[in-house]
Amino acid sequence: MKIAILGLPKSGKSTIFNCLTNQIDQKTNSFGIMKVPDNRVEELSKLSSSIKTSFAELEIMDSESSQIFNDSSEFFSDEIVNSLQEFDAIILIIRSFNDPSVPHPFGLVEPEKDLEHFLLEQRFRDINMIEKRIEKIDSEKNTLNKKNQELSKTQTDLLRSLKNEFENGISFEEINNNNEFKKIFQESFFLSSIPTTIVFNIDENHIDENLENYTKDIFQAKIYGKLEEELLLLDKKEAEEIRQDLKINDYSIQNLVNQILKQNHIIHFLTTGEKDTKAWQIKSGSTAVESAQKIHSDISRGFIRAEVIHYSELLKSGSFSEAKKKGILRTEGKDYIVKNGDVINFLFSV
Ligand SMILES: Nc1nc2c(ncn2[C@@H]2O[C@H](COP(=O)(O)OP(=O)(O)OP(=O)(O)O)[C@@H](O)[C@H]2O)c(=O)[nH]1
Ligand SMILES: [Mg+2]
Repeated sequence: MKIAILGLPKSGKSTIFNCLTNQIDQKTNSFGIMKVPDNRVEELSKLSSSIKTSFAELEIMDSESSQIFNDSSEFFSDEIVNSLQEFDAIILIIRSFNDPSVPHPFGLVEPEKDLEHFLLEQRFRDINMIEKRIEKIDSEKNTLNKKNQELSKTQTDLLRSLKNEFENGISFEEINNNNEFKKIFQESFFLSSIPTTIVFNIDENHIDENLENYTKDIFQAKIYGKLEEELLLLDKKEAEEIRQDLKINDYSIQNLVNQILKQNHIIHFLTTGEKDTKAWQIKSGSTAVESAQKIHSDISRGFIRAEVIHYSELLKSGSFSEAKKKGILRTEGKDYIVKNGDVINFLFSV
């Protein structure tokens, strides 16, 4: 899964990029891999004495927005819009820290205003794109025969009614639920269609602000960017103690990652053995045979059955063979819907 970090200049994009990709040294690259923190993988790996432990991964891109693109465009350049087509999700950093040595591009730190700007600009870009499509279809109309002219009229009517929805501030989820527009969304790329997690990069003065009121339907997280970056230098336990002392457990990188996974309907199943313990990323609702495909196409092609146990049950049992003896290792077929935290042993023949 590929995620792009966006935000105004000096909102803390690179700081949070470093936290996510665990880059302690000054970064030189705008692409990084995040290993998704997951206690279950570590615990299972210990249980199986695995030689290798592999976490699920997210690909993260930091964007360089060291200038405002033009008067009306603060978050998106044409280049960014084009590159976003390759991404599955956006993390939007909203600056919510005061620091006179780091000037805000508009002078004042006003998280709500910045977020409004972003949402408006995103919508404006999509409306603009629809207008361009209508113009193009209209300009080609005279070269068409009567039947195709009618078709193009139907198309522009539909685009105009979609434009109306956007202009009336209807949420993208709602628009997307309208089957009429499905075809347009399949044919063209809309900025509003990328799942966006809003991250308020806070300091201690903004902690009590009720950011929940800013957005109702949007997924969001709060993070002490700078502090989290400093905590990277400590070992995990020490960092955890500091978070506990400061009562900021809810604002950890882990919490942000959980939000992103939840918003994108991503869950993990696990495989474990002496060789390795590994977390695999799937869309929630995937079947056993679809999940097997993640590991190897041979496994899904030659799928016989899956031995499944939830990781917490497996930990309680102590081992796969013990779980089998107790009769709590289940046998599931191709259509079984895999649950988050299932440990699976696929049986297959090639
Ligand atoms: N006080 C404070 N400073 C922060 C925080 N997050 C980032 N900074 C500082 O703000 C400055 C800018 O942070 P960056 O992470 O480089 O911001 P950016 O959005 O990547 O900036 P550009 O790439 O230049 O647009 C750096 O000096 C950071 O140390 C924070 O939560 N609190
Ligand atoms: Mg940066």
